[in-house]
Amino acid sequence: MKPTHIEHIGIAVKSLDETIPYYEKLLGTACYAIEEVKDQKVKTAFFKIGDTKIELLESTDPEGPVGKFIEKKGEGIHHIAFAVKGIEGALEEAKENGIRLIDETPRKGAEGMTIAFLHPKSSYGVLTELCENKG
Ligand code: CMX
Repeated sequence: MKPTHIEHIGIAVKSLDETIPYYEKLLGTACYAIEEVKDQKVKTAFFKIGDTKIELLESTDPEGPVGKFIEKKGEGIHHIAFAVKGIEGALEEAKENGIRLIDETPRKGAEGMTIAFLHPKSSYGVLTELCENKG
């Protein structure tokens, strides 16, 4: 697997309304999209910096992955997402290397991306996402 770039960094926040203005000032750019991803129980807000994005994640359900994360660890960096070409092959390769997969098969994420997560317990504490823009 050879990622082409860091597609985004996901940051768990309690409130998009509170944090969007902060990031708009910090990055000098407007939030360009807000999207709810119902099956992930999150509302997302995106900022672009070069080829990489910042994805703010607000939980819509305390039992969802981001709700549980904030309850346990507080706000902060939640995951890193690498852009890959051929996500199915990249997942197969990860599995062959003994990395525990959260998603055995890729699924749809925010912005129409095809995504799959690797478990933080086999990624040295970092929840890792692979994603591919299949257009
Ligand atoms: N980063 C690092 N470690 C994490 C983590 C994260 N984001 N989320 C959970 N963990 C750790 C916990 O601290 C816990 O560790 P300990 O056992 O040492 O305490 C362990 O993983 C299990 O955590 P849990 O709270 O019991 O949660 P679950 O096992 O129910 O789920 C996980 C953990 C990673 C499998 C789940 O959050 C998941 O499937 N995540 C992928 C999907 C996701 O995060 N979606 C939101 C973003 C969607 C988007 O970007 O659009």
